[in-house]
Amino acid sequence: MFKSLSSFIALATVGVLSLSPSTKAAPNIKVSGNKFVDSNGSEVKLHGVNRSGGEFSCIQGNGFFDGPTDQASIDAIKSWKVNAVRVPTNEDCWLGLSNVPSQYSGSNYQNAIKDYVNRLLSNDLTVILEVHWTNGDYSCGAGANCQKPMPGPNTPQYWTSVANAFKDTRIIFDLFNEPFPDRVVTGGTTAAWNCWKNGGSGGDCSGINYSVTGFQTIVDSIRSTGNSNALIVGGLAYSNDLSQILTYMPYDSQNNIGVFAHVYNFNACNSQSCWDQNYAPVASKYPLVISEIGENDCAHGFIDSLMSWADSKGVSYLGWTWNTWDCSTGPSLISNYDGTPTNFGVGYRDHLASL
Ligand SMILES: *[C@@H]1O[C@H](CO)[C@@H](O)[C@H](O)[C@H]1NC(C)=O
Ligand SMILES: *[C@@H]1O[C@H](CO)[C@@H](O)[C@H](O)[C@H]1NC(C)=O
Ligand SMILES: CC(=O)N[C@H]1CO[C@H](CO)[C@@H](O)[C@@H]1O
Repeated sequence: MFKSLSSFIALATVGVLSLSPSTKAAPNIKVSGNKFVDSNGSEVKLHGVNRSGGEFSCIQGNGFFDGPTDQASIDAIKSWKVNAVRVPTNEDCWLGLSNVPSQYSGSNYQNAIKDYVNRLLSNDLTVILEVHWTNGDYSCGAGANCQKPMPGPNTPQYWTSVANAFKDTRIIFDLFNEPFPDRVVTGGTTAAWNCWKNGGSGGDCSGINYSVTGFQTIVDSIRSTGNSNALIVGGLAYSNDLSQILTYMPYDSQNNIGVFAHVYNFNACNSQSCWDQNYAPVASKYPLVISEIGENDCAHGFIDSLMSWADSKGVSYLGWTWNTWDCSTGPSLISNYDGTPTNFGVGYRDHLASL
């Protein structure tokens, strides 16, 4: 049973002829005011999970991902009524630098990421693609084997390449996982926000020992390829601090940019009063995605209150993380890739089921 000729052609093109009822295809997303909308102008809210692994497995020589990425594992994700999956990546692996084992590097890595992204899209899931580990001389190492306070010298090249590879508006680009220039630069909070937007060596970025790429440069790099995917940017303090993001938002020639935050119970902005003060004004101007939510107590009281707040403001969210680590240190939503929830994950699963 095919709803339309175009969905018949779409299914035939990917070679999946099935008589099972098809769910709604992943929308072509764009920013309209403070919402994401589909091609008909209808609002799209994202309720998803992170699928961690693409950021670390390659550079550690352990493969492309952590755990399965096959159809059965995607079916399990979908059984939670998830409509979006965030896919972290590694800059050095994508660019094929010599510090990465060659079997997991360059075109091998790019093809693995492309295959997984395409598999998620063909399962009607919105993909949020992000760069999690990047290059730049920092106390934890110079290669992309840990989190850095800001994008580095190679990040424009990474994003130019990714933007050319994924000219598909069913994919949202999350420009950099967790900036924390405020923890490193010597010039204080205003310098940190200037460094965040404009980057550079020294100046407002003094204290960071590599040439920083600011978010304006990344937006410009992506748009220079002709790519028109929706973009999202996160604030200071590991994407938890949005207090001044409205002042520093990068200019996007396509006017197709939103904001994301990361919120854990152990972050500074972890209360309704902080979300009302710092997140609600952002959510009234831009689409806001809380692209990592979690708590480290193997319970779900914190995310329950966060999700209620987000629902009341039309804010999207994604749980961290669909990996079988510990529910306190992951924090992991699942204990098995068949979708068995942890004590933390059960709250997320049940909330999505109730929507
Ligand atoms: C847009 O609306 C048309 C007509 O109602 C419908 O057939 C189509 O599936 C809608 N597209 C999306 C992306 O919802
Ligand atoms: C920057 O380099 C100096 C000199 O090697 C070192 O002492 C300092 O810890 C480095 N700072 C960071 C943030 O990496
Ligand atoms: C807060 C949190 O969940 N941090 C995790 C982020 O992801 C990296 C791996 O990419 C983990 O090592 C952190 O524990």
